[in-house]
Amino acid sequence: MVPITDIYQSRVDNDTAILLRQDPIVYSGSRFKVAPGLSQHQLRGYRKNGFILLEGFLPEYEVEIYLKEAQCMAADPQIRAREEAIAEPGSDAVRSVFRVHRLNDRFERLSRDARLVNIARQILGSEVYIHQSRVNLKPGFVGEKFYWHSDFETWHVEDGMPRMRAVSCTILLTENNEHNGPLMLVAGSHRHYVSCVGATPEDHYRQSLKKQEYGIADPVALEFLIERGGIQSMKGPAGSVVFFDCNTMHGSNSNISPYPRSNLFLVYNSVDNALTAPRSGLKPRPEFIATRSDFSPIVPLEPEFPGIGITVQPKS
Ligand code: 6CS
Ligand code: FE
Repeated sequence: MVPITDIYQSRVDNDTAILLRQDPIVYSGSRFKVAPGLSQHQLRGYRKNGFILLEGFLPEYEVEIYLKEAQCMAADPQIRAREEAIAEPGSDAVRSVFRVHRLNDRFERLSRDARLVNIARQILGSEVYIHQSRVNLKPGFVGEKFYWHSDFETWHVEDGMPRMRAVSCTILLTENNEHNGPLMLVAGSHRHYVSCVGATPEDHYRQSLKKQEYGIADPVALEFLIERGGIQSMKGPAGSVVFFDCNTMHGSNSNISPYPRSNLFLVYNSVDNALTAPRSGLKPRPEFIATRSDFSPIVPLEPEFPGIGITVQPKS
């Protein structure tokens, strides 16, 4: 019997396991508590559920600009030829574009926007940097599902992220509704870690970013989590923002409606949780999926579009 040295061991056994989370959800004692962010009530909801939906957080005119920017990127032959652009399985439509906070100036500024960074700092109780960014376009008719998974499981095994101290910020660039495959989150699932079955193949990301087959949760574990907390769909108008814990179980259905479901993801990680070597001797994934070259803290930027954006209060 090999002693367990990794508290979040996964993909080393033929069996699944449900382990208790060993890390805080909201990190306290931080000086960032004082920056404008979530109310105490909202923070309690985040701690309990593992996510919070802020309906209409960004004004419509602002988010229209981001949507156009994302669509232009997906249509640009130079972007489409890059490794950051991932095609839908069985189609040449663009499924995701990664590293958008480096490929595009507007997204770079948005990733440093004080309205978002203050919330990420408040939750993580430290300075933060961008671990990963991407746009998931989920085009009408051909946008395929994302099967149930915890991002942390992948980031821990494949990127060597030590602990659960990262938060995903999702900005709805189009309306997300019951027809176009909204993000589905399992409430309370962030309190359990599902250790997954099967060894990770070499260069797994080439396959997994189209269709994930390793690091997905076992049906028995999913039933356990879903029966306890239930599934909640993150439906809302464009401009709504979701913050969800790195270990919250999530997925989404395919989009057979004619309308795209396009969302921007910015993953904030604590500077105190910088990446180490991947588990099981895997080689590090490329920089466009997992920042490894620079863990320096983000200097927050006052919003580019002053006025409406900064005065919009998140709904509880
Ligand atoms: O491999 C990853 O890092 C990613 N895979 C999924 C399915 N979601 C999060 C992340 O982009
Ligand atoms: Fe994910």
